[in-house]
Amino acid sequence: MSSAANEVNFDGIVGPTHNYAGLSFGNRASMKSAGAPSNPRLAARQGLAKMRILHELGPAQGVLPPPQRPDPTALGGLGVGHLAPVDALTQLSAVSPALLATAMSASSMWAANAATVSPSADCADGRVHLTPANLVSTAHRSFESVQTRSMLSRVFADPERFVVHDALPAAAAFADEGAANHSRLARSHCEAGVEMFVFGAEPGEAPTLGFPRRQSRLASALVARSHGLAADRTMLVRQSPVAIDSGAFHNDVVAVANESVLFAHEGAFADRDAVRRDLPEWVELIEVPEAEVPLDDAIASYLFNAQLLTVPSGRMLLVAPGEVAETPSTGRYVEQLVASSGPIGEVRIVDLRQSMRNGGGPACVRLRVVLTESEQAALSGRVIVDDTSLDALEGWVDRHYRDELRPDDLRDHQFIDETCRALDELTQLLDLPELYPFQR
Ligand code: SUG
Repeated sequence: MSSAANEVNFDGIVGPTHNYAGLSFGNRASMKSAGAPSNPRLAARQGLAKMRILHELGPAQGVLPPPQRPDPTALGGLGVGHLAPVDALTQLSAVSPALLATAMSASSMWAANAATVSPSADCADGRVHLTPANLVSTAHRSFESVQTRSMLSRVFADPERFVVHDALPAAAAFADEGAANHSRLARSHCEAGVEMFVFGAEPGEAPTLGFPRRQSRLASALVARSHGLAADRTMLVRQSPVAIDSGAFHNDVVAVANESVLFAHEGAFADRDAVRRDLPEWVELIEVPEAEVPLDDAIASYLFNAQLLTVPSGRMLLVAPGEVAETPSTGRYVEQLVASSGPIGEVRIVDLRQSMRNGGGPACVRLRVVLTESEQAALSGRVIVDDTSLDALEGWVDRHYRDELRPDDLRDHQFIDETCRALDELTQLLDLPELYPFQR
């Protein structure tokens, strides 16, 4: 047992390049939205509004800044690093139009994919361990890990308390999508927990004709090892291939955990009986039957891509997207859930439609980090929000973000300058000077 600890949710601030490019094969919402105009200002405001709700509920709420786009390392790797960004983007689009969107994606907003995080209570050396995800399963997301690592190293800088690892090598055998495939179960946040890693494929397994298996078993096992987790408190669980092929490209689309509760669709895991058997006896599994919520409805509504939180009332709160209330089966299900005497006593609906159209719900936009008071005090920068900083961030979004963005706007030089001005001011608001490559 360690000292008092709380979960801090770090939400990815939606970047000014938020757009719909259909880059994620296997993510039905992204595939469907391809080419539609986006509204970055509304997307960022929706994210901040959700953060405000969470902040008002009591737990500490953090933010993670978006990376610079286009990413200089990515442009270098693509052979255009010697050119001015706007020329580099023009050349890339001439090779393939999708490369423009790939280099300009705002996908880091889904902070659940930033890293896998193990609290100090779980790790052999008593420090918090963070491993940035390599995100090699999609080209656009593979460019996140370099800046994510440097940003996490700035925020979690104290070496006595935090270890920020390198991302795993960028190869399919080590494909890692971070916390979206990782759940932590514990009697309470401050006690040592059981970390459940959910993978889609064994290394070397023959590819399927279905949607990509984004998380490799080897990656999960390597992260668990380097974090110093006890073998008897680590679970490696295979995701159901049926769920992946139905559109659950990450496990957090079909399951969410909080402290001693695991809320999951009955079709989430490949071997449901093995999961039941291996969970500690103190875990309460709320399994939602297909007969009540078909898997397709769960995936379309993002019922499980919710934030499950411990709140002072004692019963847990589920923060779910508006689509849950609008889908008949999930709407009915959550009504029954709160009326039952189970551990989830309240549902709060939030509007994240701009992100949802790219397949990102409430659980995608946040990275959970359980921190003791002294660990939280050791964070660098002004990354924990309060009413004043939320007001300032809203004003910043309104000043700098466009309210409509179309695929072609991404290579406009004025737009690229605008985004750099926005990020420059953000580093002042967050007190993280020289965070971005263009500032160094
Ligand atoms: O990786 N969408 C993201 C959504 C990530 C959701 N995260 C979690 N489930 N934790 C993805 O597929 C779409 C980008 C585009 O098409 O423009 C995208 O990257």
